[in-house]
Amino acid sequence: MYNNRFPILTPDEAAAHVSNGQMVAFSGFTPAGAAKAVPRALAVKARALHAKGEPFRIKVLTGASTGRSLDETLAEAEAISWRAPYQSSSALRKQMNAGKTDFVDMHLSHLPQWLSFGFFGDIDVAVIEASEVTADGRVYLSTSVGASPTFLQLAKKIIIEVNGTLHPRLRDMADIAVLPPPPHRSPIPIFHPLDRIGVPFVHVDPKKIVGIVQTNEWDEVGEFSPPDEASQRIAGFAVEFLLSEMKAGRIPPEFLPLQSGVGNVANAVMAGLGDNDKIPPFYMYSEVFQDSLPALMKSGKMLGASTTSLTVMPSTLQEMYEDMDFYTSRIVLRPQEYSNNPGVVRRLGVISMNTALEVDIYGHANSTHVCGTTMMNGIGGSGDFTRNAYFSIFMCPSVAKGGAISAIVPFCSHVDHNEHSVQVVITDQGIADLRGRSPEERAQLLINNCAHPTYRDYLRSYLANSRKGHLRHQLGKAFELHENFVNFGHMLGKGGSTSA
Ligand code: 0RQ
Repeated sequence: MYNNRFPILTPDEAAAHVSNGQMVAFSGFTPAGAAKAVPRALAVKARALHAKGEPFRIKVLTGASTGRSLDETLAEAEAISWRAPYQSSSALRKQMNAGKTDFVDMHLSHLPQWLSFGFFGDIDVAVIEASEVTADGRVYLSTSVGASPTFLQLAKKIIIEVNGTLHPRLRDMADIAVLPPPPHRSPIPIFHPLDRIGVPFVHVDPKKIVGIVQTNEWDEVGEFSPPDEASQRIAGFAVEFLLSEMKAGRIPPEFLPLQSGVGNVANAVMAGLGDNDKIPPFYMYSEVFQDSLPALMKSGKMLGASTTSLTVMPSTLQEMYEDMDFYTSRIVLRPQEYSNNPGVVRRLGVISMNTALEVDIYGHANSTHVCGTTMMNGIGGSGDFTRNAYFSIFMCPSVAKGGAISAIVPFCSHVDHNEHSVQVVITDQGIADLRGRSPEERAQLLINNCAHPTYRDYLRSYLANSRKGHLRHQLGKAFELHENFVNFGHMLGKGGSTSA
């Protein structure tokens, strides 16, 4: 729906409002609610200008990762010079790692405040997907909220992609507020995951809206594959751990809200929790509402969810649209500075569950950089939750690339979450509960319970031959496994036989 106050633009006409070098903020938190038609038109414009020898590259802001039409398409057209705060596109990743595109990897909850204070400069144009915009400037957002309220507030020009596939009752899930600047903040009155504190729309100055692009496309959320064996084993251990915490009285009988990262492992864990009769019905306070979750809600296992995005496949979204009375009373869609708010996460006692690339023997976790240099996706919201959780869990398969990479290493080649924030580590081998443990105990637990058997001797020998101190290390050998992988394609070196 739209009204006749604003001009209707073709995507190409909308793209004409964007000039080389400008900062463009697009809606989207994962492919959910990501702008689609205008970024594609910008990619076409970039290719045409490049063919004439003229420059066209823009700075791109979003809530988090996006769908194919945004990051992937713009990166393939070599149209992105700078990017924040998170991405997961293979084309863009290549350009970032080749030094062609600058990337700012940051905590997602920080983004709105950093923008409001001008840390990144001005936003020239905001391209925001919505279900409706009214003549007086009320914008009803899409399947994600992300940082769109702040983008709309700050942008000099606004283009709205009004998407005809969006259900008008998505607004019943939306709870929009923008934090006032410090030092003028009161405590955020969210005392329960489903508490609402805002309004269903973002109000903008209608004079800033330069036009509307009409679209009719579903979010580009891909199929999720059935969990592999390692994910299922990790899920089994995660459920076992949570049950033992309940039994010990460290999780109250009504349970605590959960945050879950995205991907294979996270989906398997949520399914595992859903299947277990002894886990009571629970709430989520998370950033992404994934495909496996509507079924958990329907079964009564999940009572409700606070999120900033509905990252579900079009077929799942269509099913949800059939029963909006049910879902609108159980899901709150918040801006990312609220969905990921450290204070609220700590107050509610959220249990965080995220995935790492590697964890070292003292409990530092690397979620982002392969062998210390190659960016994968970014830290995303994992740090917002991990640092402030009731307790934080990190999960990963004990080996990657057919065993050539160990997830448990002497020293993380990059640290996103440090030993003070990482409390429980789970791999397909087992659980290391690091709470209250000395460095030496942490190392033993991680090697004995979480490392793959192929790597345990190396790690034990690394520790045994280390220089003594509060932590023990052989600094000259701390990254030997990573060096081996880079040089020989296997962390244990040629023939897989290095010993520490
Ligand atoms: O690559 O598919 O080419 O073999 O990394 O690994 O095991 O499939 O796990 O999809 O959950 O991704 C940390 C990247 C894990 C993700 C990360 C290779 C492995 C595979 C993927 P292949 P898996 P996942 C919510 C919270 C940070 C952001 C975050 C992530 C590929 O979870 O980006 O948590 N997290 N956000 O083979 C080299 C290693 C490796 C490795 C795995 N040690 N070295 N490659 N791989 N371990 C989301 C938001 O905030 C929006």
